Order: sequence, then structure tokens, then C-alpha cells
Amino acid sequence: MKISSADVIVTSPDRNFVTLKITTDEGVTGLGDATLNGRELAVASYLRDHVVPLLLGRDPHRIEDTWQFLYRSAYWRRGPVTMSAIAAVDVALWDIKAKLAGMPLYQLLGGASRHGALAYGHASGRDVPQLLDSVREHLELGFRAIRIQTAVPGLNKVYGVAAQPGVDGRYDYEPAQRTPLPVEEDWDTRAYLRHLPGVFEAVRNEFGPALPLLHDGHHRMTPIQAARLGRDLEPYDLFWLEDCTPAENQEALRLVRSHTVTPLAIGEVFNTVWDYQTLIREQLIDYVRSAVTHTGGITALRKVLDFAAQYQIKSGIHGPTDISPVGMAAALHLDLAIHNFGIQEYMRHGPRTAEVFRQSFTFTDGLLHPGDQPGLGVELDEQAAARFPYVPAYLPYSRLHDGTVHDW
Ligand code: EZ4
Ligand code: CO
Repeated sequence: MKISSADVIVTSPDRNFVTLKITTDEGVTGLGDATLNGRELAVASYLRDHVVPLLLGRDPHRIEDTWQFLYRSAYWRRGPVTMSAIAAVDVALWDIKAKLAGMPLYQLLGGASRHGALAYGHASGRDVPQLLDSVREHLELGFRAIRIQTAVPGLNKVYGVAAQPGVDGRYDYEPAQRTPLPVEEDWDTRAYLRHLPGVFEAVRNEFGPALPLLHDGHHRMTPIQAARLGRDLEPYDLFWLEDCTPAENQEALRLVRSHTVTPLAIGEVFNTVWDYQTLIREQLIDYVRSAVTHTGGITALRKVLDFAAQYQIKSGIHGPTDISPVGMAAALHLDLAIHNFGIQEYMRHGPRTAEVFRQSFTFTDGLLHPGDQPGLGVELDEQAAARFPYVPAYLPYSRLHDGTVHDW
């Protein structure tokens, strides 16, 4: 069997998505998610201009060989654009292999290790009453673990807080910002550090000690600030504190870790195992946050997670709305199969996204399941996709009150 064509489909139903569709000479197709939020067309070009010509005529069954060929023959190592492109090829080939086997993909990864993947939803509020309402809405939707993000007094707009409560509980707090320039937000770490522990106290008082609560620091703290926040949040027993520092400097986590027992999660902007080497070997984190789609696909992320498993570190696969339903499905198959599953992030996509991507996953009693269709269980409606052309969109960025650019 040979790969006879590979097409890159860019569509923007509720936000921009890039999808790779690989077709074999026997007519079997596979899908991979190549979406890199805010830099979408770079991956589309990497695939169209540099990867698709290499795929034509190859045996679609040779997933490991294709992965190594694309990684090593590029000469230039790593990076989000390269690794997102390789991930899309990898996932599309797994989709094809599972369809040919007549099995849902998780069966080829070793079969189910659990009934479903515990998912966490995103609650947020501009003040505490609004946040408590948002938590209640998520509990009513069936979530059994909840991320807490809040506005900070004195700041106009803060990461993770919905501009307005969404329709039927769903919201995009950072919709593909369809503006010609990135939106500017303001930031003040000291104000944030003063405010956040009281918010968690209010949430615990309202919902009790059992509900798993998460929080995303979104790369904004220095190591000593992160150490203090982790310590101050200990009474509220977080499931995790995510991205407490910009973790390009892996050694910084030694300092955080030596001061707090709040569990730490890191890695949504990482793209290879090398970004985790010190973090995993020295047990400086508790959860691996990588997306399947930005870390070289199922083949590569599985290896990172197997490495992590030797240190009792678990998965927390990235699942925001900028991962397409194809990327989410890949995550769910991996979640179901691996032993060291931790939790799965789940922000629900908008209604137009569901018109373009026909999905077969389920969400029951707080657990996600990828379904039992052969392959990934996602189909792309190309006519629907064509109705939503690409719109340039940027992630926001932050400045401090004196105008200094800060990490967003
Ligand atoms: O801001 O995916 O934990 N989730 C996150 C996300 C990221 C976006 C950036 O593209 O931090 O919401
Ligand atoms: Co995050």
C-alpha cells in the first residue's frame, strides 16, 4: 500500500484549524491536527511545501520509520512548527493503521486501561460570586474536576477569565482574536499573589474538600514567586499548579519544588522529550502537559509518558479549543491506553466546529471516551470546512504597568 495524496485543509469555524488528510492508493484516509495557535500558516506551509512531497509513494504502515525520517532528514532539530507538522503526519498514519485493523486506535496502543479519561473543565469569574456560578455550571455539565481562574483587582483583563459568561456554559476566554494585532493585556504579579489564595479559600468553603481543583499560572512568575504561591495554596489541596514559571529553564523548578508540596504541571509549549529531561529525571514535576499535536504525535508523546512513568509522573494532556477535534481524539485514545494517565483538559468546541469535524467521543459522568469506531473516530466535512475560510488571529500578550512586556 502507498500514500497517494496528502492535503492540508485550513478552516476557521469557531477558530483556525489546520488538518492534514493522508489518502492511500486503496482509498483509506487518515487525519492529523497541525494547528499551532496564532502561527497556523507556518505549519500549513511546512507540510505543503516540504513534507507532502516526501510522503507520496511511502508505505503508510511505517509510522516509526516515517517519524524518524521526517525528524532526522530535516537536519534542523525540534521547534513547534516542525514538531506540529510531524505530529500531524504521525496521527494521520495511526488513524489509517487503526482503520485498516478495524479497531479504535486505543486498541493498537495496548487497549483500554480505564473506563474513560477524567476531564477537567475551565471555570472563571471576574469576581468570586461569578466564579462560584461558573463552577456550579460546570458541575451541572458533569465535570468532576475544575480549573479555577479569576480576575485580579486592579487589572483590566486576565488570562483564563471569560469576557462574558458563555451560552450554555461554554465560552472561549481567548477566542482566536480576529484582530490585525495581538490584544494587549495588563499584568501585576504581586497583586495576583495577594489575591489568589483568598479565591481558593472561597471555592473550598463553597464546594468542600473533595472536588479536584486546578490552576494555571501561565508562565508569569519567577521561581521564588512560584514557590510562594505553591506554599500559600497548600491549604486548598490543588490537583495541580500549572506553568508556574516559563520552564525553558528546567533548573528553575528545583527551587520551586524545594519549597512546596503543591503538585506541579508543565509542558504545553514544549515540543520534545528534551524539554522534559531534567524535569522528569529529577522528579521536579508531577504532570506532563504536552499536547499530542505539538510534541510529534502519538509516537513521540507516548515515549515521553513512558519515561515519565518510571518516576511516577502522570499525563495531563493539553486540550484547549485551539487543539482541533482530531487532536483531541488522538489525546483521548492515548489517555485510555496508558497506565500513567492523570487527567485530560477539556474545553468544549463551538457549534460550527462540530459541523466541520464529525466526532464520536462521549462525555459521561465526568469521563471522556473516544468511542469505538475504527481509527480516531473523527471525520472532516470538507465542504463545511470550505465555508469557513482562514482569518488571521493572534494570541494576546501582556505588559506591566510601566509598559514592560511580560510573559503571557
Ligand atoms: O493558553 O492553548 O492550559 N491551557 C492553556 C491554554 C493556552 C492556549 C494557547 O494557545 O494554557 O488555554
Ligand atoms: Co495552560
